[in-house]
Amino acid sequence: MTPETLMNQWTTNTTPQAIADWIDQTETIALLTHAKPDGDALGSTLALARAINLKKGTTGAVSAAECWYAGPMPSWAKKLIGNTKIRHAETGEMNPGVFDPQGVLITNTGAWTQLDPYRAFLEPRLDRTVIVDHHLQGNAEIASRRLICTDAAAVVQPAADICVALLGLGSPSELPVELATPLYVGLATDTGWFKHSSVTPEVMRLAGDLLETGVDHSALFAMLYQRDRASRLKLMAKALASLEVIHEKNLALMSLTDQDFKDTGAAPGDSGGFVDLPQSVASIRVIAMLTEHHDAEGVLTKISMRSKPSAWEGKDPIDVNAVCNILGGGGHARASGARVRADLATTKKKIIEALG
Ligand SMILES: [Mn+2]
Repeated sequence: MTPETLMNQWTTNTTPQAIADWIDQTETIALLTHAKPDGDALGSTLALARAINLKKGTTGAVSAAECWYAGPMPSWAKKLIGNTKIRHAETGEMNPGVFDPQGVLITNTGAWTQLDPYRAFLEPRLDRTVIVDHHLQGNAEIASRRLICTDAAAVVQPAADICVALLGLGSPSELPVELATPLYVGLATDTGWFKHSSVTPEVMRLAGDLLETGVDHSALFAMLYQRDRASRLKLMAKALASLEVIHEKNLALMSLTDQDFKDTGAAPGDSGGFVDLPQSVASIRVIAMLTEHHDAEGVLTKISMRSKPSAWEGKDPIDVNAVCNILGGGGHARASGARVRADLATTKKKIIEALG
């Protein structure tokens, strides 16, 4: 392999200590992550920004490090961000004005498709960009230095190593709690609160170390998962009451209408996650959540589908991407969607047909 092809491989070519040294030598750093940041994206950037500002003794309005976010943010993001300096581009491109950081540190992605709002800013600065990621694929040319930990359940694992190295500590258990808290959020959310198959002894050891610093894990759980309005629960009751099981297809169908949202006072986004509820039933292999709307052009039904990853009585998992393709939509094999110009009853028939 030539050095050039090696350079363009999505592989690690640096260490947490080397990144800590680079941070030491870099006066100002912008911390970037993928658009629509999740817990791991927010947690890794906030922890690193706080470590950098702590190390460099930043005070007042001037920060050595700031976090940049693009697109919609989780409802709890503000609380986690607190006083840490951030910029947020709700839509479109990030425009940092005259601020030209000496270094750029990207976490939790290395893919151009997820960095679109920053493309114009990044392209002339790739030689001063560092990536810390745990995804299997990425565009290596984005950063000359890369720490790619595909074995990590969350990117906060290598981010914690960098924080420890930067602050000259012996272990993550010595981190200040304001750094440990966002790291814990990243670790817990990327593992489904320590449920997914990605949980390893290393994950639990880091979680233990972070708890040692005083992280209030039950307050974090409440902040992330126990702040719904009652109207969402009422809407969920409507969705569950609509449940139909088509036994011969191992299919669960649920539906909501404009009237259901009106009756419960729920907001349009409040049905998010409902499609996952029937996964708790053993015989259900595939779920379709239907939402019927009326607009200027007539009736429109939005379909959200899920398929369980495990085989059931010798039958392979169902590819809901293929099913939604037939209906004019698509997505992933396990999670997919479509929109059809038809009412609920017609849409249900179409789904059953598409399942073959
Ligand atoms: Mn992640």
